[in-house]
Amino acid sequence: DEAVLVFSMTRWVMHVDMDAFYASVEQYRVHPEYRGLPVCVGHDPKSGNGRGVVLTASYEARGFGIHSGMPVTQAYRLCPEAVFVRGSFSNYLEASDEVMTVVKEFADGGKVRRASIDEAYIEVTQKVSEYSGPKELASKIQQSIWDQTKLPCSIGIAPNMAVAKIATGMKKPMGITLVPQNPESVAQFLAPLAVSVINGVGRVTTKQLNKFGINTLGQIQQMSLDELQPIMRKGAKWLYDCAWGIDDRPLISSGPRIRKSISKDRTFLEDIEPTEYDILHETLNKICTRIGQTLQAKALHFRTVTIKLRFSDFSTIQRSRTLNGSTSNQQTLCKIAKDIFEENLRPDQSIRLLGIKVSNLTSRKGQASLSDYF
Ligand code: TTP
Ligand code: MG
Repeated sequence: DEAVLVFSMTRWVMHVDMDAFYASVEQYRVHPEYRGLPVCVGHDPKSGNGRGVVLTASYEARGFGIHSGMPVTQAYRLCPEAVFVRGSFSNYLEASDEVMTVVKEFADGGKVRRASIDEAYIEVTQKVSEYSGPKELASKIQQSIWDQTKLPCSIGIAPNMAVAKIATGMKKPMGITLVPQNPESVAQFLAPLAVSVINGVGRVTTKQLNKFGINTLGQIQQMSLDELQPIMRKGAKWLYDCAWGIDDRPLISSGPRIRKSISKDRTFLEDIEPTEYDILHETLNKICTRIGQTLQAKALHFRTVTIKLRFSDFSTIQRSRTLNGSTSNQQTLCKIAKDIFEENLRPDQSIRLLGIKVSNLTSRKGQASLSDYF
C-alpha cells in the first residue's frame, strides 16, 4: 500500500539552465551586433599578457572547440576571428533576476530554487495539469523567458531535482528533455550515462570508479549496495540512489537574496582621453541613471559610492566615499561620483573602463523588498 501511495504522489520538477549564459547576455542584450558570431567572455587575448580563461563561449564558438575554462590564448588559436568580451557581472545578475521573475510565475506556490546565477529548479506538479502535458508547459516557459528576457534556455523535466538537472544537459541549446515519471523509465534514462553526469561526482570520484571498471550509471544499477560499499565507502548509498534516480529532497524556495551592492560599469571600445570630458560625463550620467533606477525599483537607499577606473596601462583603482546618512537621490549620486572621478583622473593615462558602485544599502521600508525574494 505504501508503494502505491508513493507512486500516486509523483511530482514534476523542472530544471531551467540558461544556454551559454554570459555569452548570450552579450549577444542578445548588450551587443546585438554579435549575434551569430563566435563570442568568448574573458580577457582579450591580444592585449595584456594573455592571462585568464574563457568564462563561457557562445555555441558558435563551441563549434571551434572552445569551452569554459580554456585559456583565452588557446581559444584565440582555435578561432582568431572570435569576439572576446570582458563582460560585466552586473549585467549578468540583472538578466538572472529577470529570468527568476519569469519562472516564478509558473511555479506551484511560487516555489523556485535558484541554484546558481543561470539555473533554477521549479516545482510544477500542479501547474502541469493546466497544460496538455509537461512538455507543453516547458515550451511555454522557454518561450516566456525568450520573450521577456531575450535569452535562450534549456529545460529538463523529471520527477525530482537530481534527474531534472541531468535531463537539462541532454539537449542544448534551446532543448527540452522529458524523463517519464515511472522508476523504470528513470533508470533506463540514466543507464547509458557516464558517472560524471552526477552533480557531486568530480574528477577524483570518476577516477576511483573507473579504476574498478565502472564507467556508466547502468553499471552501478547492476551492482548491489554491498558491492559498491568498499569502492565508495561513506558515499555508497548516496551514489547508489543517484544511479537509480532516487531523490526525495523537497524543493525549498531560496531565501531572500539581500543585495550588498549595485554596480554598473562600462568598458570603452577605444580608450578615452582624460580631456574628453563630454564622453566621460555622459557615461557617468548614464551609469548613475541606471543605478538610480535599480535603487528605485528595489526601494533601496545607499550610503557609499565607489568609483572604479581602469587606465590604458591596465592599472585599476577604486575610490569610495561614505555619506553620514543614507539616500536614494540620483543627483547626489551623480555629484559624488563626478567629484571622486575628477579627483582621480590621471593626465598621462586614457581610460579603458569606468564603473560606479553603491553599497551600504538599506531598504526604505526597513526590510528586504519583494523583488529581493528568490
Ligand atoms: P554554465 O551553465 O555552466 O554554462 P553556460 O550557461 O555558459 O553554458 P551552457 O549552455 O552549457 O549551460 O555556467 C553559467 C555561467 O557561469 C556561464 O555563462 C559563465 C559562468 N561560468 C564561469 O564564470 N566560470 C566557469 O568556469 C563556468 C563553467 C561558468
Ligand atoms: Mg547554463
